Amino acid sequence: MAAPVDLKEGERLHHGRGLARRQFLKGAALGGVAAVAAPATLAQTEEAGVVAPAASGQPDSGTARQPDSSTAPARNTNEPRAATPHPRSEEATPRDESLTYSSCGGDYMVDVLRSLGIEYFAATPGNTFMGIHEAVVNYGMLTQPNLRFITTMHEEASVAMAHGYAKIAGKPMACMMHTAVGLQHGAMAIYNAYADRVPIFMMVGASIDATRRANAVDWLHAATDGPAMVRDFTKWDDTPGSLRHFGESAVRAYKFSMTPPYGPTLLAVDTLMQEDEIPGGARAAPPIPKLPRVAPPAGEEGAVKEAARLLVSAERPVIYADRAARTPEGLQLLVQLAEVLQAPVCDSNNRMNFPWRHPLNQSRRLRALLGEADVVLALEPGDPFSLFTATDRHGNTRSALAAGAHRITISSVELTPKGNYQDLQRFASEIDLAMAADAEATLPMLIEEVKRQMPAGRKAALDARGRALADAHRQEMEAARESAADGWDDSPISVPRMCMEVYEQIKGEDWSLVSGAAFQSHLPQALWTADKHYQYIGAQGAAGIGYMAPATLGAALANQKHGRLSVSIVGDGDLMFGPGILWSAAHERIPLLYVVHNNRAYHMEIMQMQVIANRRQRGIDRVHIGCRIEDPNINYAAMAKSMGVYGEGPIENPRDLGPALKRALAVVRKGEPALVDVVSQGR
Ligand SMILES: Cc1ncc(C[n+]2csc(CCOP(=O)(O)OP(=O)(O)O)c2C)c(N)n1
Ligand SMILES: [Mg+2]
Repeated sequence: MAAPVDLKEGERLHHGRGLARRQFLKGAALGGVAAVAAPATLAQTEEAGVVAPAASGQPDSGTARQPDSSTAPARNTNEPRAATPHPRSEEATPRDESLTYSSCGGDYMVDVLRSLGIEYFAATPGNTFMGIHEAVVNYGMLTQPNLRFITTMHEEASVAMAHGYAKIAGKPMACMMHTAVGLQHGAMAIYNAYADRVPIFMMVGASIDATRRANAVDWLHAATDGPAMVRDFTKWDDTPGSLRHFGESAVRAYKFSMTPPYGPTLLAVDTLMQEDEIPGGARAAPPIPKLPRVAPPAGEEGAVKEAARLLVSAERPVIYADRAARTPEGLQLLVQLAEVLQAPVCDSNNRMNFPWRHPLNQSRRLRALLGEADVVLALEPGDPFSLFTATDRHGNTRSALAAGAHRITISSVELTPKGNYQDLQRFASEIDLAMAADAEATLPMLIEEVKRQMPAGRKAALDARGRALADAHRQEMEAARESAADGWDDSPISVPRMCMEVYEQIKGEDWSLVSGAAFQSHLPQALWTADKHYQYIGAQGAAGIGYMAPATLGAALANQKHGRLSVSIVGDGDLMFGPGILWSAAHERIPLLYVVHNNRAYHMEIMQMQVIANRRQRGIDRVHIGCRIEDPNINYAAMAKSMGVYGEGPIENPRDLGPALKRALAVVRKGEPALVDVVSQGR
């Protein structure tokens, strides 16, 4: 990692400020030092609001502390002096409170987290959770099994990292937010995770006893019911009143988050309960409740038999998989069901549900297949109305299915409905059979039942169906390849060229695409070969931008211990919601290749503006206003470098892209993050 100045960690800030302050105070008098100090350091001083106590000409304390030149070794006065904290500042020594503890609630909380199998803890620090923070770093990180603290630069990044992590690891990571203000920052990312049905173990500090709030800020950061602001889009929350209560609610929170539909849960943890001594000492800490094996809800037997009967007797069945494969097992089960039926599978690409090059993968033919289908099985459909309904450009709707077609849904979301946020989408009528159950847990029974009911004489017909579908898959792929060649040598670089150059570099390795691919028109799904669950993780959930860059890093963190090569194609707009994530990537040394799909725009919004302007017959020449990210262009490679991440670009010539990716991947293979800025087309 490149450090701006060769000083020890922690010394940089004091050093820069001290130097600048002296310069600010003494002006031309400190000629030698002034020559070293850059104008930026002065700006830093002004920004920090340093008041000049010695403006009258009194020496500042830095000068006062300088050793007697007769006794001290000679110092090169051109070199800045390494600072020690200002003696009068609070950082010089901790405040003496005459309080020492031999136990604390925070350590118990750490033990509870570890009992749940939590390995990572992400946070932007805040004093309402210092009791846990200190316990993590001084206890959890130093004793087995070690917790790892991930430092983030925004609470949205903490939550989104945990979101991406869970989609690879299959379990929650912990993140902690500062009361009120931190939770407000985290809210958007929580909504994404909620709508994406992803587990996160979240905690927020809570200053409950008003008589022990120390100052005005403590009051400003306190809320009577902090979790209320995100309750509409968390699966469950609680505010424990004792350590024993914390233990029980932590296990319950974990259990709820890992019971389909998965979701984020939140504990508001009393600041004093974290900080204070355990009454009676560590040995009097409450027991840690046992986490049971959590069994997901499967479909009712009669309903499963009925679904099997419809599927077996169908001439043109279609399987639609949305957030269906929660685990690698889900993908395998879906392959089994598809093969036993020789039925097409259309994947929404919200999860890695089905191998991309399996001949029965017909994702790009969804609309055509639905139009001919006689039975549709929709697994965890997020939007069944849009699936079963065709809407024309005037907003008129009609069934997307032929008359008489049967509709079956299996959806765990129906088990825990909430009413405010409208993530359930429009009500889909005409469904014949709706199983309120987890699709993955229901698949084994359904497969068995399909096999049991399948007449022996159907084999030839099934084989013929399979062959026709395999032909269609081949043709689709050939068409996608042909269309990808359009504009191959263009600059800005075409999106297919960008995707294929990336694939060319990673295809021989154990790779994992840790970003959603909708903004690349799902070209990886059309052109790459992938058959493992961890090779793709889907997108935001609630389509909230700012997710991709941090979620990607969380997923890469989960991939790290498996030695997988994590690659993310991230929008320039998305990245700029929270570019500080690059610093976290460098600081934590998480190997990951960020490919910036730099179309210098919120391109999605340009497309929407074009439609509106056209409708109003006003032309499209001004629709870029408010949507382009240019003038000035952002140099993402320079931005990455400034935070210690290897950067390449801006790459404008498609011929330069392969070599740039190769150099960046060499860095990633060594265990560090890298970024390649690809100046590219919209979609
Ligand atoms: C939090 C949030 N703000 C705004 C939007 C509206 N929005 C949807 S896509 C998009 C553009 C994102 O830009 P980028 O990541 O560069 O992707 P591009 O469309 O350019 O490929 C925006 C602003 C949103 N979905 N979420
Ligand atoms: Mg963009």
